[in-house]
Amino acid sequence: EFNITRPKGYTVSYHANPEMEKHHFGQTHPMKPWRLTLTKSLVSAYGMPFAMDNYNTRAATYEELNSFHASDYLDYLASAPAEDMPRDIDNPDKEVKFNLGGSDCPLFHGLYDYCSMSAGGSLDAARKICNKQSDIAIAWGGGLHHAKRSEASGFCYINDIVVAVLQLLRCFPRVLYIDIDVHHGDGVEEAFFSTDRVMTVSFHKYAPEVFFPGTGGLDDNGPKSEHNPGAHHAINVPLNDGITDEQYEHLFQTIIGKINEVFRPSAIALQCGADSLAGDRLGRFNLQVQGHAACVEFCKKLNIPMIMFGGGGYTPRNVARAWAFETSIAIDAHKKIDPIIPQHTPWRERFIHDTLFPTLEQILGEPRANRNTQKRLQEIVQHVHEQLRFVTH
Ligand code: ZLM
Ligand code: CA
Ligand code: ZN
Repeated sequence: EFNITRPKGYTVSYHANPEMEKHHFGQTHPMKPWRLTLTKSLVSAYGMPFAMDNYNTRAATYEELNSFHASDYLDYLASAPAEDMPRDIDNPDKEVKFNLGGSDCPLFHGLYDYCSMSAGGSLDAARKICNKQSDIAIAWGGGLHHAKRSEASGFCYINDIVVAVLQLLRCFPRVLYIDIDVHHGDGVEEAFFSTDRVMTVSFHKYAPEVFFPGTGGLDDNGPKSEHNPGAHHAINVPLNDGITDEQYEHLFQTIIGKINEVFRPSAIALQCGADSLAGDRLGRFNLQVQGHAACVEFCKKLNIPMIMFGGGGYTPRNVARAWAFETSIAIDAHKKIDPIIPQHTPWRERFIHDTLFPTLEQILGEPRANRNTQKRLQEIVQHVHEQLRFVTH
């Protein structure tokens, strides 16, 4: 396990803050910051830190968060008292400001610290990419793609991705944002609706009314006005339940390959939400670690400076498997990694099956029915190609 060496000719950095992982959203809330500890434990058990620059990240400052978020929102976020019970069940009448204090986005102890630490890691990652000290920067504590300028949404309070991409835009002409979380990356998409310097692409489960956040249909490509340079720079890949590794990888490689040719990004921001894996508590897909990670490997092979963010992921053992294996791809150690989880891994018993790559049957018992037809996937590719005809750089 410890024959892992630094990759030849490029640098990978890992940005984390163990303090962030100690926060709790509440008893049965699906978001568990502790999954980051589990991830780090696997990464370390495999000896991967030897192959990377490891940074203990600071909290982002108010001014840094203010590069995207409104002051009145930040002020309220910093001062709102923690509540011991989510409001919308027990106290339906109480006022909810900025969507804070409902059951999705509860006000918990240390909330502002948690948010500024998440953004601090992502911003440090962006700075390392900007000043060329890293070629790939990993920030698993980030990826909170739903947060809006003045509103919390879907477990996300501060949009660390937008803050990091704004930093990248100071040094790179064009940034490609890719989002493989099972949910639509609405907050990032909206933030860059009016610029042609950022293209956003989200793959997600799409079923308005039924599945959060309900946006991200095939035809949602950014406001189409003549004066909006950002028109056609939002790409959405709406999917149904049960998509498989094979279908997803093919779709991903076709779409991202084409976007890379047309948009020619100078940096990539990849949100690796792990709730698109099979067996996720909130997810609906049949992806295995291998299929999810194939997206990361494809991006890495484009040889463009890249930040890898975390995001969703609600079955912690599978989140840790995916993000640890994706870390090994970043450092080019994935081919020599033993699929059997090392004996000395802390919390090894949490992994149930002792492999990094459990089969679908091990994860689910019975795999989820696949509701994605080849015909529909072809239509999606066709539509994306049509959008890209408007894009010239
Ligand atoms: N109810 N507790 C993904 C963000 C998904 C909105 C329906 C809340 C939950 C969920 C919260 C303990 C990312 C919605 C859901 C019940 C209104 C969502 C607290 C279970 C619980 O047990 C729970 C009391 C909670 C929340 C389930 N919420 C499942 N799905 C979504 C938000 C975030 O992965 O994309 C990035 C990090 N919210 O569907 C409701 C409409 C609130
Ligand atoms: Ca997504
Ligand atoms: Zn998600």
